[in-house]
Amino acid sequence: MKFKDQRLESLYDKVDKGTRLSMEDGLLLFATNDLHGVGFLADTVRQRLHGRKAYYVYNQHLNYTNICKNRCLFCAYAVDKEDAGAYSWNMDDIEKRLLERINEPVNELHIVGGLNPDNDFFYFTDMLKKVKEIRPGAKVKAFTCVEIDYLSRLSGLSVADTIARLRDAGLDMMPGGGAEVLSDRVRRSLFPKKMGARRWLSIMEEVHRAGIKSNATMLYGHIETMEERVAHFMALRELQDRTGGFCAFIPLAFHSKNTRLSHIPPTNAVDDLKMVAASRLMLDNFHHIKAYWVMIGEGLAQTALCYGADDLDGTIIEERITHTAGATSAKGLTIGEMEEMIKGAGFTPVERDSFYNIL
Ligand code: V47
Ligand code: SF4
Repeated sequence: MKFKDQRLESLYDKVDKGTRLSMEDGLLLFATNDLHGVGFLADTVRQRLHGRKAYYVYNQHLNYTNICKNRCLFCAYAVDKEDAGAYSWNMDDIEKRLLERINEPVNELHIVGGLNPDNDFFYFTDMLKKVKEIRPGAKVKAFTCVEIDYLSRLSGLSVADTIARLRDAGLDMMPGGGAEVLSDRVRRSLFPKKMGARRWLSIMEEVHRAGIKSNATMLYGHIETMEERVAHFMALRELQDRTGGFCAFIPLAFHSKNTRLSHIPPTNAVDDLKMVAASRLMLDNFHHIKAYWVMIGEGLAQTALCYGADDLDGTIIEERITHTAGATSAKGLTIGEMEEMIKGAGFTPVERDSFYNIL
């Protein structure tokens, strides 16, 4: 294989044979300026796993409160209780949001929110029960390790018992948020009140051992180094070797508007595509890589399908977290728009559920 950057030739041999890439290989993927070469390598793996298929889900996001005691520096969404615009939905508000869309074929509810000290354990189990009662056919993908950690400390229950209670109330799966960058250095600077890498990984391991599948993410494009990005991949890959509980990985491009890091410029298209491609190549035991159109925009998400991504996430209906931080993408998409995006990129749209069962 001829690459513009000859250093990629040894990676091609590994990719061709299905040999695992190393830390140095991961660093090379970010260091090289041969974007097309990196994309070609990632597309080789993507085509092997999924051919021309590109997945999406008909989902609805519910962000039940923006009151959060953690106040991570990168987050524009969270506020204090006294701030203008603070909200926290009660069960009637949640019911109202669900009923507004009850005639649509939503099959995934993506539910996350801030850590509001006024919400007790029963708030979370009541919410799951309410959602299951109104939408019995939909999969409930809710809460991150951050909420599990909070609930376990709040209730005095073990992490395993916390997960069991949530599962009994209707939790089907967990989204991948809250990991940010699995680096204590980054944590100390950007999210000192949030759990560290070791705790995130150990809670995720317990979640998987309890039979709950999850996704994983990485928030990139702020102060993290390339070494920290690759180390994050390797930590996830190592956990996935042990549990097999991750369904998909989603790179999340940092948006700085309205945050305390507003001096940081937006990520650029080359870095966004490299992140998708490097994820596909490093996470050889993850079946799916999502290009989250909300973060990188519809056009680049289409392009990412040729750079290793096989999934565009979902219709969403109303996204709040990234739009508060300045995202300019739509707040939601119709099924028609989603399918046109995929077909326009030369792929075959496949509607799925949260577990990638084809609908
Ligand atoms: O954990 C917060 C991130 C995450 C900003 O699992 C920000 O299917 C960019 O995890 N700029 C929540 N990102 C989103 C998330 C997610 C999204 C889509 C699909 C799935 C899935 C998971 O958003 C947070 C945090 O890492 N975030 N602030 C910001 N200013
Ligand atoms: Fe709270 Fe999550 Fe925002 Fe951090 S990222 S402040 S935990 S809502």
